[in-house]
Amino acid sequence: MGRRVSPLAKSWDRGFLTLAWLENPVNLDSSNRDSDLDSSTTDTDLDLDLNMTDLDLNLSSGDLRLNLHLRSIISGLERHCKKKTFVGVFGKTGSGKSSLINAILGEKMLLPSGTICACTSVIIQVEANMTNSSYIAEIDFISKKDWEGELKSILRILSDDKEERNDDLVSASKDKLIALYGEDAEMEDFDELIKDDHFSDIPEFLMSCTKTLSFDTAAELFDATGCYIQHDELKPGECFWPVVKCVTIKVPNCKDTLEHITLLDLPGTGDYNKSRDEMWKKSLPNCSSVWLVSEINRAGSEKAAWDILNSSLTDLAQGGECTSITFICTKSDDLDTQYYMRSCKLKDEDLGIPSDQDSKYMVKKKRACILHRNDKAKNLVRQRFEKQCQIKKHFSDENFQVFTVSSAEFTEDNSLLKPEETEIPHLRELLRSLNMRYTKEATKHYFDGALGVLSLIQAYGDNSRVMTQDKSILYNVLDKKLQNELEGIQEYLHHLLSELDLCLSEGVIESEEKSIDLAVKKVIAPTRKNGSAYHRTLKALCRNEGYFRSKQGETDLNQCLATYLYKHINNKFNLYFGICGKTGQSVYERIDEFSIISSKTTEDYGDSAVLNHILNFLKSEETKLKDQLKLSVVVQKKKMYAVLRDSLRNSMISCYRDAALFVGVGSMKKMQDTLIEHIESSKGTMFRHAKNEMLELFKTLMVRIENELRTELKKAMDQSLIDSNTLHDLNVSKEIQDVKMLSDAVLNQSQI
Ligand SMILES: Nc1nc2c(ncn2[C@@H]2O[C@H](COP(=O)(O)OP(=O)(O)OP(=O)(O)O)[C@@H](O)[C@H]2O)c(=O)[nH]1
Ligand SMILES: [Mg+2]
Repeated sequence: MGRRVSPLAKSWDRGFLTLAWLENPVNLDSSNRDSDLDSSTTDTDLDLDLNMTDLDLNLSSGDLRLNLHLRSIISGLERHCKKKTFVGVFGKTGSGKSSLINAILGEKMLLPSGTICACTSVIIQVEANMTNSSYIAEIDFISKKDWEGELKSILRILSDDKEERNDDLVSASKDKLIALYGEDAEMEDFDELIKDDHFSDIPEFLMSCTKTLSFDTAAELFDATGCYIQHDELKPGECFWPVVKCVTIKVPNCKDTLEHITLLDLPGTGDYNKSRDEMWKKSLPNCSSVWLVSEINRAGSEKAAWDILNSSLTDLAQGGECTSITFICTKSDDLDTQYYMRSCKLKDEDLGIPSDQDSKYMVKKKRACILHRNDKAKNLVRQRFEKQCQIKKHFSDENFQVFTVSSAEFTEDNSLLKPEETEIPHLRELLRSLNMRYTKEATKHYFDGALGVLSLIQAYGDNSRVMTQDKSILYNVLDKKLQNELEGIQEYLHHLLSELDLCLSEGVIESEEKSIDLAVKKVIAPTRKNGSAYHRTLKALCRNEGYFRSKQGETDLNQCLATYLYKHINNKFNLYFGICGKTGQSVYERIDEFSIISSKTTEDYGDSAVLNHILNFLKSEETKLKDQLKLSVVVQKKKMYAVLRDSLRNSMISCYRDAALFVGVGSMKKMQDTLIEHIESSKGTMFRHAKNEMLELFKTLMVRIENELRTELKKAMDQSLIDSNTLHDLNVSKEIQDVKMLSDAVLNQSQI
């Protein structure tokens, strides 16, 4: 019987590839099919609809395992295609973040932007709606239990006597009560405020589920979601944001910019809400890029944007995966021409304005001033960047860009700036190329995997006795190589373990010696801080497990206690886990080096078509496995880095609780003494414990890397070289050629 050629439909969808294979109903019950091979992929750049039936596998019961194996490979490929990355948009309240996101998405009204008395108060995730053309808002609430806890703490803060009152906290607490319950909320007690009838408009909050709203237009979404997103002083009792954790907005028709990217609009204000603060902190390590937003008028002098970056640096860089910083000076149109020219001593001729004053003279002059100031601002920001020693350790000049934008001018019909002069199109392009990078990565991953599967199918065409012997010889060669390579990577990982151990041990010694002094000087009793005001900050910090974020910035005793551990670990950590470029010693590079297929193996066995297909399959499995492992390394290294601070927080929790209970005269001193005594009595164990927790996480990673390389590659070798499966009647050589050709074409798309 001749080998059948399967139909592989392919088409170009706006320059991208669409592969459509038919779905296989045989040998899988419906539950398996749904989870293993969801073929309902939609309008993505890479529409992948894989199907085995039409390949007419004619499966006997013994081949079910093969079928399942092939399906699991394919579904793994699909999952990878859906990977997302985050761009965090940071900046002071009112700096123009929400307006910027609206402008980039070409929407005048999407995210509510500020008025005199309104600002974004929850984290907003903006992503592409990939399924239909609706504007969707998904609102996640904090749990009712969390709100009970927060309400109790709000009422406690409001009832604190004068000595204890923290003005920021009092005003934030009042804001929340009034926003949710109205002006008279302070008159009511806890039992009254927690009653369910206050939340009858948001049953999803009471039921702990997500509220989903869908609209035809952005403006409708804007109107309906303001109360979940914005703090608006003019609407007491009509806002729900105090009980909202996060809002996800899905925007149609922005696949080219947001298919693989989620924009995070992060509130500029400090929050004082535990779950939202936690979410804020947790979102930092997932950002692959940071956009720092600052009004152009203050771009050169303002500290706030840099402060935000500096205080988040640990979570973004070593503890995260951020590889680039984009500084965005907003409101470039906000300029007083006369004042600007005078202060810069500029004349018309300096700006290239013709002396014949036509009707557009003033407009031309303002435009020229805007462009003049844009250049100046860019230079100033770059100069400021040069002075940021900590930030520069992680981000080189190439990873730092500056833009001067005007969202207002971009969306204005009678704009005095050309669209490109508002620089919004440049930012859009930046997003588009980032998105394209991920699309290409996903495409490459998919094609490599698809070629691997096809190669395996093709290799099953020959199970003659001679071929079985050849496979067995190749198996032994690869098995030996696998052992050697595993030994090599084990040696490398053990070396890392002892290096990390050494650095951490030095950190423990210095922490035991110096941490108390540092904690006292920086957090517990800083000399330059005003006594009674600082008393309140310290109290808030104790109530919040050692961490306090306010409009003035962050105070973190746990981070402070971890200073010397981080100091000793930082250099090695960057060397082994840094993700901005190659270091020559990183775990990612070492994983890349790992391979069971040397060029000699390919030379020795590549002449046989079947063995060549098998080697291609194994290569593809190996690449896929290594990519997955590298992603796991990033996840684990974030945990490793954070664990030092988190472990110290856990060691301190009991004393934070005790310290928070002191009230009245002398309570500041009692709080300070409690903290100091606890650090003093625990310093012999807590730093060592933090060190051990980090090393344990690294050991888990080591085991995972070793185990997965061993078991997954063995599995692939067994599948391709030992199993006696045959698929005589299938010839997919044409598909292999097609996928190769399409793969090259898509990956070189810019040249098409
Ligand atoms: N002139 C001018 N005003 C702008 C521009 N972009 C934003 N604004 C105004 O600045 C104010 C604040 O803008 P938002 O986008 O709400 O700022 P935000 O950073 O999101 O503020 P928070 O939500 O409080 O963190 C609003 O009144 C906007 O209309 C711009 O390009 N030019
Ligand atoms: Mg905003």
